[in-house]
Amino acid sequence: MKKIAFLPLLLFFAFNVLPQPVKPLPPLPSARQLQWSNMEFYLFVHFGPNTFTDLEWGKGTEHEEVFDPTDLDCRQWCRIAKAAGAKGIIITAKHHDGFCLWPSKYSTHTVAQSKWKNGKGDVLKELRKACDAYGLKMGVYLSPWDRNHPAYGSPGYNDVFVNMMKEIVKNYGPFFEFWWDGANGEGPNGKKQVYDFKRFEKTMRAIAPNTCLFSDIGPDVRWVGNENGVAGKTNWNLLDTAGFARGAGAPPNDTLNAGNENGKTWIPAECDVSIRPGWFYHQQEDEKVKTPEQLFALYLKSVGRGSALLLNVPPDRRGLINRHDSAVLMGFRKLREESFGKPIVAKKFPLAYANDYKIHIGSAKKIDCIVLSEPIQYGQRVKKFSVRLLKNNNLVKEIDGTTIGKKRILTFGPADADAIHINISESKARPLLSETSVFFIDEALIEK
Ligand code: FUL
Repeated sequence: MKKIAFLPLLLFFAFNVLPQPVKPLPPLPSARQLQWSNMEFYLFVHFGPNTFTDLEWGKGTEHEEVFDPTDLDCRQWCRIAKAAGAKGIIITAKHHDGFCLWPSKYSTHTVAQSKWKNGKGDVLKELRKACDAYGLKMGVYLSPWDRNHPAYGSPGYNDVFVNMMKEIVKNYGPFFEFWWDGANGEGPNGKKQVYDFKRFEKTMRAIAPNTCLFSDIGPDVRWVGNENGVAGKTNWNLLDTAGFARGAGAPPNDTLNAGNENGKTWIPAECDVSIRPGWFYHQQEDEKVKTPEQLFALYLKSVGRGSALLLNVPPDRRGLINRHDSAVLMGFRKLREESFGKPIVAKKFPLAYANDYKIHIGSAKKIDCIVLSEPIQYGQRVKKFSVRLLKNNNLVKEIDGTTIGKKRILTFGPADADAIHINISESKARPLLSETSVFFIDEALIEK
């Protein structure tokens, strides 16, 4: 009798006081997605005939000779990317005009037919070498839509696309990411293509199992639903893709922006945005390059909402990143360093379930930013949380949030605080935080 009376007490103790072994909450990121989640910020490079014709969507009828950069230097791109704190570069190996920046065996509309380096040039080869030299990861954008290829609009074009993927992976891989654009228009014969994406995916998995595949709906990385660089304030790394297709058949943009709370697959969002109004370089946009402050604001709305920032910086007609853009990139780097270089407090939490976390600052300090992280290898859990700033045990300010994920950067009007309480009030399963850090960043840079 006595033993039985103690049982509920024992159970209560075991469940609430003893640490619980942590169980992952599926859907979970794959190993390749976890690696990708550390990339955070990387550059997009739109380069090709459009750079020389001032178009955004080349017609596919441009003569190969228009592609003629006078001083192309991929090392300069990489030097600038590295100095800007970017971790990789994704290049438009082939945009919608069909021009290949490498001498493909499967097209007659390539660098080999251009005058550049007497047809002996190869941009992908040069970029591969430069990325390796600077310790950057390389990725490739290969447009399925092709306004030049004669096979476009027939099943034969799917063979061409598969062969091109194989050619690129073999000669210039490994890639951290492979980009399939959703745009699908007409080819040179006025026909639209029925893409065999199942085959494309199978091919890539077989030849590049560690490469993350990007499209509107993944399978590894999804489009964020806009080209402004802004992820949802609520941003789930989960998405339901059943019944949806790439391009016109994709889920609504607001779904892509926020993900699905109960989505069946782990497909995190990537924010692609250009440093200029267009994706390709146009001299008349030199004065319209975004400012370091604008890029910083985008960083908060992409990386700071658990997404990645893919920032397009298009080389000019010389084949160099223009000084207007490089100056801004250095300014952007400086703002990130000044803001996040030295935390007021930084704390790592042991892997254990907890709804409440306390951080002591010591003597009161002015703060306006808190960064939170979930250990996403155990799944994404947090649905709702609040951060309470205290001074002498009095509440000074309370800030609410929804999802956290890989990284959540919360900014607010500055307040003096000597302690912070984080409370997770709603989560899909018992919550886990991996770390947090506290900052005071220039008030002019933040949304309050
Ligand atoms: C879009 C394309 O149509 C644009 O030209 C650009 O490449 C952008 C990143 O994706 O779908």
